[in-house]
Amino acid sequence: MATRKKAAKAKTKTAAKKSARKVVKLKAVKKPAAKAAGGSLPRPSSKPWGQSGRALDGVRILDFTHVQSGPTCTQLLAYMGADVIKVERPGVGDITRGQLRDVIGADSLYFTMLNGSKRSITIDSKHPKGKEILDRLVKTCDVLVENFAPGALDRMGLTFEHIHKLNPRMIVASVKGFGPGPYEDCKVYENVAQCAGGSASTTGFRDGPPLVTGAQLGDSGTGLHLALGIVSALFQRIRTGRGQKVLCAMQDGVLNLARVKLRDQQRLKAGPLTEYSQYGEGIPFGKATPRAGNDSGGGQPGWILKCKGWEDDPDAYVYFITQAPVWGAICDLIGKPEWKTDPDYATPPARLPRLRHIFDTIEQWTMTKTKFDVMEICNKLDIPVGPILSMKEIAEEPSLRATGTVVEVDHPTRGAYLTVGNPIKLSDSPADVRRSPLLGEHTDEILSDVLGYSAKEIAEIKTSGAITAPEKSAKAAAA
Ligand code: CAO
Repeated sequence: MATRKKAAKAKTKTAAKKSARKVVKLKAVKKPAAKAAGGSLPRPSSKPWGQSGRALDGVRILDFTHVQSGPTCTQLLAYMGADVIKVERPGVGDITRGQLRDVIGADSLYFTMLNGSKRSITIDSKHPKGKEILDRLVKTCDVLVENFAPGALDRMGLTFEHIHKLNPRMIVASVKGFGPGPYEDCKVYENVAQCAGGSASTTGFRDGPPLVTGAQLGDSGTGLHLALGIVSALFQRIRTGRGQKVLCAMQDGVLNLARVKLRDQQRLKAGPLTEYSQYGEGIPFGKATPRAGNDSGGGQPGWILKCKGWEDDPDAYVYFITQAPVWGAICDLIGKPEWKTDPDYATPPARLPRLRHIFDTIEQWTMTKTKFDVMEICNKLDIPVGPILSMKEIAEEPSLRATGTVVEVDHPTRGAYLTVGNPIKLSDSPADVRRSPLLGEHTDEILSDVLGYSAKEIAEIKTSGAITAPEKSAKAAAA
């Protein structure tokens, strides 16, 4: 009995020890998480969703970006709540203010659609007083974002070492055309990146030249990558207390988006790419991933098919995917129920050499319907299809307005314009989509409120020429 009691006691002790270990273990898991969040975890907010501020409240960005890639990044951060201070050359500003103008004297849509929700300050970064103002900005900002040509930031005196001496917490984020290597000193624009990143060689039809896409994979795509890098560096800074460099090369960004084509390059070693319609047409593959027209990039074959009205409307088309699980529904829909059991059509591998014929047959059906009819009929049957939407249709689409993906904002010199809001929806951080700033619109308030200059000092800065342009360039910029 005593022995049993002893054994039971020992058992209880072991269990107690075990559960104590469990508690310790849990604590051990909790600690680093609390540390990562800055020492102590706040209690969950009791405020209603969407009323607890914005995700990046309190983050201040020194935005030295221009054209498209960098501005895409900083606009997203601004939508997320960061205070983005765009530094522009006095009298001229971001070159896109004057590019592709549709309203004389007003900032172009190129500029306004990439610089919403930001503040603008003009500073001549090569003027001694301008350098002093920039140094103050460096001290007060969390992130510097730039996409100048290689070496330009250093030539302004803003080397990483200089920045870090002033503000060790500063994150310095850059877009460049290429990473370290033979092309690192090259200037790069969108289409150069699409070509160097592997997108152009794999886009277009097999019997045509390489093609660039309308989606700005090199510029906007790299800006997106950079934004992720910045937010990650901000998160790491909570633990380390120091900033770091973040670099996104446009070539790398495009390749990341075109990675399925590098996948196919490697698959070529194992034989022909059977999901490419070229395979079904009996055309041999070469040494590199070929252009695949409108073939789907995945394992479910797809193609663009004509719809009712295609003769007059260049966008009366639909993308149709013959997803395997709904093959039976497709056969019934297009009046080919016998294909469900015909060994030439019943299985995905059997269909691969016949894709052209299959899509031609489906097209006979889609041509009797509008693209929206096809969408409605097919979606009810779970068949994945997508109408080819024109930009006009997108601009007028009520659901995109309702979600804030397309937003109309007012502008003092050009009037109302449409912009793309935040495509990333956070349930507790509604996007802050405001119009783009006029050139230097916030110079005074940033000098006084952010940098602490007195009225007298601001007057001196104005006469120094550090924030104002010579008369000639200001007039040219307004033309
Ligand atoms: N005050 C004074 N000078 C300023 C200034 C300011 N506020 N802002 C910029 N400048 C100066 C720079 O210091 C630079 O001068 P230096 O060459 O004498 O040092 C000069 O303006 C021009 O900068 P840049 O070389 O970056 O501009 P660019 O128009 O010649 O080239 C681009 C544009 C995009 C090809 C180049 O910036 C680049 O390759 N950037 C990296 C890749 C990239 O982002 N490309 C995407 C662009 S969107 O298609």
